Amino acid sequence: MTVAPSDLLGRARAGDKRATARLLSVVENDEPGAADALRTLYPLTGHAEIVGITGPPGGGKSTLVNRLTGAYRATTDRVAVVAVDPSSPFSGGAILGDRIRMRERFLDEGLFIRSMASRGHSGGLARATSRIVNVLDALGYGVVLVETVGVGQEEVEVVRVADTVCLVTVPGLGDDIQAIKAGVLEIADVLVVNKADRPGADETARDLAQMLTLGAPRTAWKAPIIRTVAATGEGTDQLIAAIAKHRAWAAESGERDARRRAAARAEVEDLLRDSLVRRLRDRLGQERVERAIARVADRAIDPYAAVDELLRE
Ligand SMILES: Nc1nc2c(ncn2[C@@H]2O[C@H](COP(=O)(O)OP(=O)(O)OP(=O)(O)O)[C@@H](O)[C@H]2O)c(=O)[nH]1
Ligand SMILES: [Mg+2]
Repeated sequence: MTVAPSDLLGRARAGDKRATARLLSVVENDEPGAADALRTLYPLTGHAEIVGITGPPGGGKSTLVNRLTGAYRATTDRVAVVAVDPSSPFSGGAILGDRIRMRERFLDEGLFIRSMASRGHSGGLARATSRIVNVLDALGYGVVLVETVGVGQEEVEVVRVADTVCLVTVPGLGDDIQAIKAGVLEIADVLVVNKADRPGADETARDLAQMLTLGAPRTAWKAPIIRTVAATGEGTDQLIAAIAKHRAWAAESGERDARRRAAARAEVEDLLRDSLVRRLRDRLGQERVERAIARVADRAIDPYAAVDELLRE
């Protein structure tokens, strides 16, 4: 049975988890009704605290997220977790592990957990994630945790939806620390050395601190380095305090507004681009566009000339 999105919306806003899940699918896959739902919900967004948790596979992100949800739930009515690609090829079996660890939380009415596959989103994964986070925000989730395996550019884009980004590393990363250096370190607001029960946590913290001094600082914020043992919960309070401190700084310094503006710009420009291409295609006729594409493929004309020609018509 299919349910009209407007009906879904009402039930989701009343706190119905099944309706919420269905609504998120509509929005995630850009199904009919998605734009209308987002239009209705958008004015209600902007209240949630959005926390990104990223880092190399197997670092303990899900275990940490589980700890954080427990702590946030003590003070927040509704907490949501969005796990992007929990079945990354780097860590087969993670889904099962996550499920078992999350089971104790399934009974919690105030916690909503959503998994997202990383492939097959129209307009890209980052856009789909941002739509989902917006819906959860509008539905009254006070804290939304976004977990993603941060090894590539796309994951970095995903975690940009967050107000505060936590990068989770572990002792003894060795050469992997180079990969972090190249990508996600620049966007990390809080650095976490998880599995601090293992040897080498001090060295890793030192390495990170040193790496931080290398790049030119983007803002006045100095990312703190927090040690945690997600397995036992040690350090969770310090991590939450660091996230809260960053949030306060971001609000005060204008960083939050700058990020929101960048996100709004990306969203509007994306939609604008889509809409312009669609209109142009309608105006010119799909056939003409296809003909130009075929000529480019045949090397009869270069892509720039093809675009010039189409725009001139
Ligand atoms: N020793 C130790 N092990 C931990 C700690 N935190 C997590 N682990 C273990 O590390 C393994 C991976 O934990 P996950 O929470 O699934 O890691 P993840 O980063 O979410 O993994 P992916 O989502 O697959 O990238 C599990 O076996 C955890 O029990 C910790 O603080 N200390
Ligand atoms: Mg995980």
